[in-house]
Amino acid sequence: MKLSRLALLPVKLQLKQPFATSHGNTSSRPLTLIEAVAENGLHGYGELEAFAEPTYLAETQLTARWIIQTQIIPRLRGKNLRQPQDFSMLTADIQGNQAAKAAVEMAIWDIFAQQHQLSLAEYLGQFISVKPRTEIAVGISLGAQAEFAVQQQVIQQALADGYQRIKLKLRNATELMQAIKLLQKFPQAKFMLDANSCLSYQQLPQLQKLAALPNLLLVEQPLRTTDLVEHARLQQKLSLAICLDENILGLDDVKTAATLGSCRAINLKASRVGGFTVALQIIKYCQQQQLKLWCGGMLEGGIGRAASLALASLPVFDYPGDLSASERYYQTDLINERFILKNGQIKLPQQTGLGVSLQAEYIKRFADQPNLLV
Ligand code: OSB
Ligand code: MG
Repeated sequence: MKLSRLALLPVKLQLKQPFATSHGNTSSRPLTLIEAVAENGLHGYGELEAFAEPTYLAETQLTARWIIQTQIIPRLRGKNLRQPQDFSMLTADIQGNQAAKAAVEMAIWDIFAQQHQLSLAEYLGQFISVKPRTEIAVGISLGAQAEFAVQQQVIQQALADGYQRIKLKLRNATELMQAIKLLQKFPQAKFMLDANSCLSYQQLPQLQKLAALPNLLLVEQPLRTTDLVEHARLQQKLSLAICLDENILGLDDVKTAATLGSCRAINLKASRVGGFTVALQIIKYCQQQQLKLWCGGMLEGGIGRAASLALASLPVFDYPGDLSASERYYQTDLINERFILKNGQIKLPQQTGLGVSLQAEYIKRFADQPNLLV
């Protein structure tokens, strides 16, 4: 497969409600859409999931776009790809910049899946010999709330909507204590806590208290990003599973974490690890190591969420993913289709490739963007 066109389109989506984490409040989501056209005429789309600021990932929309333009595109020019994994080989000498790689790779996987007349989910599944589920169990990641009563209400609504698992964001140790009380109010629900690095080893006693709650599955990224040693020290003392997110930027990080004993679970996001090729390697490794694995989210737009859903549909995950219904995210989304929650599940699109279509407005705007491959 040879690409004849690659174009970028920066966009900004407005969240229906601001999303509060230890990194601050997010109310709008900048994204860059990638359009790839193959010589055979097939169109593929990708979505760049870096944020405006380098607080969750080191990359930003701006740095990642620059890497795509000056590093990734020159390596693709004139190249013939036999399979999507070839993209990883062509860009293997670029250090880091996982979100930049994943964005372009997504569009290439979309094209290859279409060429094989398969949904992206079916196509991904072939590489690890599994068949995707058609309905995917999902959870919701709820932004932090200062008020106990408000958070209690938000949780109640999410459970009424049918979400199979609730993740609460924490901003500090005080909210950790609040979480203990909140979880006690919903003994039948399943919870995760995501600290986004806002805790320290000092919170071991509180975390031990949480470990006693039967409705808590894990605590995500409690400590400083990159400190796998301190996570290992904490995990050793804790019966509660630690799950790593920000710390894991590739297969080698999973190996290091497994070897040190830094966690018992991994939050997998293809965009954080450089794309699906690496994500599939991580799936295989976690199965060998008996590390729990589940699929996270990054407030993706419709294109990115379709890609994450394809990954989450593979029957290899231990918990419902952070992939909520379209209704929960943006005032207007990028795609014509809506992901609807029914019985706590979202239906996988059945069409080939990503299985969703970009709204006419964006197709039109892409037509005005230059072809960066020429
Ligand atoms: O830490 O998992 C995270 C969103 C953006 C960046 C990081 C994270 C998140 C979420 C939301 O938790 C998941 C989603 O609904 O997309
Ligand atoms: Mg997280």
